[in-house]
Amino acid sequence: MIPEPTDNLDPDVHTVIIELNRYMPEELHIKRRDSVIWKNNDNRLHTITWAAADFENAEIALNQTHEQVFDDRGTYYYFCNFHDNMRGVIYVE
Ligand SMILES: [Cu+2]
Repeated sequence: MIPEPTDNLDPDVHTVIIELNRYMPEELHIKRRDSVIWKNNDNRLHTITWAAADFENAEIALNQTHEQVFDDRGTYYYFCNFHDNMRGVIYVE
């Protein structure tokens, strides 16, 4: 397959740490085809629950991770099912 000129041929992996009931960072700007790995440093369950995107939701326990690849541009809001104040957003450019 011939890549489009706009394709990201060198995707990056970004990390969001979950600690003290927060996603850090809460906002992340990435490029298409980049991926994000969430790692839970809290000794309690958190979730990655997508507000609108058709991605798989995940529960993450202490020291566990969850990865998502972003193929399409857009703004992707997510939150934690268990903690109202936990909200994050991924901007894919
Ligand atoms: Cu949580």
